[in-house]
Amino acid sequence: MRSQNPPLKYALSASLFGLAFICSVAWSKDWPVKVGGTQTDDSGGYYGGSTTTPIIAFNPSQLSINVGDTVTFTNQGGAKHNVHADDNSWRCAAGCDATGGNGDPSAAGWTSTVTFNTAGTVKFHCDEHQAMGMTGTIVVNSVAAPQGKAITNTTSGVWYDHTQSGQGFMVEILPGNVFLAVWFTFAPQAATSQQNWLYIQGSFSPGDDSVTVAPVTGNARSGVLLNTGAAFPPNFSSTNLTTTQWGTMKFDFDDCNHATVTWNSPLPGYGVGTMNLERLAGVDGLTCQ
Ligand SMILES: [Cu+2]
Repeated sequence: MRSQNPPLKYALSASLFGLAFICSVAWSKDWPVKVGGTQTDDSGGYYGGSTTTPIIAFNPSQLSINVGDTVTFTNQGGAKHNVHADDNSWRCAAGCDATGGNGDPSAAGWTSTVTFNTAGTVKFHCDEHQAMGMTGTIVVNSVAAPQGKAITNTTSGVWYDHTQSGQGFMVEILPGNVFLAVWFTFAPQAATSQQNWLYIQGSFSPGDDSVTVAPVTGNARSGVLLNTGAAFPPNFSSTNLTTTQWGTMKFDFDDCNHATVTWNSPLPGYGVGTMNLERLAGVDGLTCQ
């Protein structure tokens, strides 16, 4: 079976932070369910191949999902169908009754999405064809609250906010519990915007799932550092370089692929902010578990 994953490394080399959804890992997932239809996917199904006989079924009819996930039902046609919870908590076709739609059975090419926020087993059916076995079951599993993920060498990699693709962090965990990151971003004023990067170096205690990097007086190698004043080689001269303590940044790691960064800078134009981060890439040979 061929892998359907995109070639991640190739994509990364094409544009480090410019790809919005390469490995975007969402908190919740949408599960597609086909409703009815007129022939089976493999042309060899239970009605004997390419046939116009209506399929009186949901596909899949059994799902195991997590709290917060959604299920999108899409009518494939062939007959009037809808999708109706056995406990009557929702009924959908051209939209859901509870949210202003019309859950009456319809042969149109309708799509409806239902969100499951409560753990348990949800049985559902089509009003037209329940007696013919057009039923299904969704097991909604409870999900533990996000736990912090201790910072280790496997935290190293590329992290970004997919809603703000085009900037992001390279993170490296160095020996001695040293947290090093570089934020490749831009200057605050769009009109004069230019590439800008912040060098972030601090330390954490083993087992910590967060690290705070605060200004360090008199140490030009720790803290959140903004370097300005120098130019591209051959015009670069370190004597032109001005290193400024930028402010404070805190990284909170939720799991292997999710983190939050918050910041507070007294420098003009930066201020206070936060971003949700996702891992875009890891380091070869270091697998976070
Ligand atoms: Cu039906």
